[in-house]
Amino acid sequence: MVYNTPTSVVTIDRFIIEQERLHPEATGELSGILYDLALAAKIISSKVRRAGLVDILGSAEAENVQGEMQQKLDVFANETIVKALDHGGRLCAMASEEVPDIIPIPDGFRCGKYCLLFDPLDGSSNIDVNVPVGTVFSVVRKITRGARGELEDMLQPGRRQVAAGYVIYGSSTMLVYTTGQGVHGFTLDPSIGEFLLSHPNIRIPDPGRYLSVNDSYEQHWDEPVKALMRRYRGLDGERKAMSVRYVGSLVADFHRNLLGGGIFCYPANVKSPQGKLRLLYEANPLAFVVEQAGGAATDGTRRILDIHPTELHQRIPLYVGSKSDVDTASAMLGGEKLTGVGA
Ligand code: AHM
Ligand code: MG
Repeated sequence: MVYNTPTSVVTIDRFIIEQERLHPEATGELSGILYDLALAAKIISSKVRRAGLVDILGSAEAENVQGEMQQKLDVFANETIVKALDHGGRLCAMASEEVPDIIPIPDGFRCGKYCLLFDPLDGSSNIDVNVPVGTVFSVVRKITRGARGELEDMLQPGRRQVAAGYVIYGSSTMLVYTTGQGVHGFTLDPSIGEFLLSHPNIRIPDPGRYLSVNDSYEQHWDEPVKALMRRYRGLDGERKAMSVRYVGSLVADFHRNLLGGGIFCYPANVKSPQGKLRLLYEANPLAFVVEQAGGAATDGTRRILDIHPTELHQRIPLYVGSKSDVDTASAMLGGEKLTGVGA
């Protein structure tokens, strides 16, 4: 089904069903996961929208596994996703950025053949100042033999993802996802409580206009990274300068660059040699989305989707966005030129 010029109202449920019909062998389980995620997104959206009105701001007095302060909304978003998906019979386990170990399906519920990995509320330190935050998700097939999901199921390279996407709680709430057949965006109409197809077949412009990087870390970057940033800024005379836009909320920065063209960079630095962002909950899903939109993603030397994870909460340097801009990063940081697999 091709929706290049939306002439009719298409809900996310209808779109998922029509996509499923393209695969006669589909069991409907993946579609069920996407419905449940859309429901969780609506619940989280309604809570985030009221964040300034109710007494929910502030820390939950708990530290997450990365040692950062969790906000109460992180806890709420995490619980909402777990509760929306743990009883559907489609998942064998989950993993969340906010939880140290894998999250089992509770006793008494059927286990399915998929695993869900997610960052329930990325950029949560921005909530207090009304900056957009987001949910990021990734779905892979179970590879171990038992009924229950295991760590090994979670530690698969990103190229094995069967679905991935994000929700941005911005000036409107949007859900953007791919199942490997292009990238499609849906905007929540809060008056009817439905996600409506608003951005079919998203393609990332190339070359990009925007550079997103926190350059307060410049003093800690190595020379190749400094040279790369000079290139993007047009300071070495090799290209037109990009405009710098950095919200500091990954989903917001990624989303702007996906629609407008550009690159998001979170390089390694001497203080954080692995960078900050997580391979399984952030880099992999956004890399799948961007490749499906015609873009690319690297850690500087390797295609993100080819990296074999070794730990659940592994961090990774990330350069993600318009393909030619990511190729520049690979060329200057010693990596391979990437061949995108975008639809
Ligand atoms: P979080 O997962 O703890 O919310 O942190 C991730 C956030 C991203 O949204 C954002 O891109 C990055 O941290 C910003 O980090 P920095 O402040 O170092 O630039
Ligand atoms: Mg995060």
